[in-house]
Amino acid sequence: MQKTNVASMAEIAIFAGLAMVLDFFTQPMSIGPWISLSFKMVPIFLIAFRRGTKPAIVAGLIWGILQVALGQAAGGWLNLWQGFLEYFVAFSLIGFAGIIRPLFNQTLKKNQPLRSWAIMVLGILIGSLSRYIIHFIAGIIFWGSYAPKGQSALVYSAIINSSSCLGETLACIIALSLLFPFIKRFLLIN
Ligand code: 218
Repeated sequence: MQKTNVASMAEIAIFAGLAMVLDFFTQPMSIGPWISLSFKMVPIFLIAFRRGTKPAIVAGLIWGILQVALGQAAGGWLNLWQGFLEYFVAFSLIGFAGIIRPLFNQTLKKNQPLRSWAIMVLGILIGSLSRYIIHFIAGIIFWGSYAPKGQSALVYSAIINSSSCLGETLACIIALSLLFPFIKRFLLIN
């Protein structure tokens, strides 16, 4: 168990804020009609790999709260339950990426870059999928009435959320792969 300390708390706040800044100032990049790349989750992944699951969950939660508090959630807010699920729960779950941290630390220390990279990608997939399972469920429960005529809520939610999940995951894999060669010292704290 890692001790909570001031440096860790400061980093959580800074990286949650960074995610919020990306949220405000970056536009998703469309590649084709279905998929748009968006790398806003990168700061939460960085905290997950550097500090582990719990700090990353807190950072994700703060980002979710910031989106609601700053009006950035407006288009995706239907009611309290849905908002709670899709902002507070879903964004917290990105932190599960941190589950791979012990393995990641080991391979980084042993100087196994390819293995470390693969584990990092696994972490991204775990965090992204954990978040999007919530959006998928919320999509079925709350967004079904937006489905085109004749399409079930389940199929509609699967289509919308899988394409959006793919775009966000892919963008984070690309962005973090580009950063990867330069951040070993950031990621290894002990
Ligand atoms: C089918 C469907 N449509 C919309 C939503 C809402 N949703 C989806 C993904 C991500 C987010 C958070 C903001 O980026 C939201 C609110 C849904 N779950 N399902």
